Amino acid sequence: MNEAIIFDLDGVIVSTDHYHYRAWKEIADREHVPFDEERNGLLRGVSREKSLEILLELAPRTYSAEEKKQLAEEKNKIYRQLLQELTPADILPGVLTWIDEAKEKGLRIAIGSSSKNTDFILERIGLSDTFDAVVTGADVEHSKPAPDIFLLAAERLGAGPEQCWVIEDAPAGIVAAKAAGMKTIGVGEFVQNSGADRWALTLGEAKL
Ligand code: G16
Ligand code: MG
Repeated sequence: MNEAIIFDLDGVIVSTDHYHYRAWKEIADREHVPFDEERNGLLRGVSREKSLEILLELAPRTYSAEEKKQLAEEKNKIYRQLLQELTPADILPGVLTWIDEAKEKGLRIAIGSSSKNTDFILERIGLSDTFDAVVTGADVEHSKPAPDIFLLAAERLGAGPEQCWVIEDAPAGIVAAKAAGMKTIGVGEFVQNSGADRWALTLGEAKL
């Protein structure tokens, strides 16, 4: 079988970073936790629950499991509201060309995202019916940097890990793909030194 491509969602297909930031910032300010764009970078690619743990490392007090659950829910509510602003025009440069070329070559394509909002995001940007498989943080117990999301995507594509290329913008995603035994293409400044097999600043400049 031909090779397969597994695309990360946030940061590769569409840039939702700033929406995540705005939503977490609202929670952080209210809880008097120092939080800025730089700390937001630490949350890239990891699950919502893990993101909250990282954010609360600088909190002036401790939180119960119930309080954390509520904070994560509130963040998601704010985030989902902001996602309403997304349109197909937000698809990142190079993405549609990659998808078209993969289809022309008969390669199977999947989404492998930590985000439990994946279906909503794909709907907003008009790519709901584009991929052969979509695997998200809702489908697995362990999110990135664990390999589970990518392994399940490969399984659903009917591909072996060694046939899969993973395209990722986050260090946690590169670690996850390597742990899955897959080849990696790092995209963007945050994975320039993450040990990806190939790297480019944008997907438009990346080559398979
Ligand atoms: C994305 C983002 C992360 C976010 C995670 C969970 O992962 O990069 O910052 O924390 O999803 O998102 P949600 O709160 O929507 O479930 P990916 O893997 O698509 O880059
Ligand atoms: Mg990402």
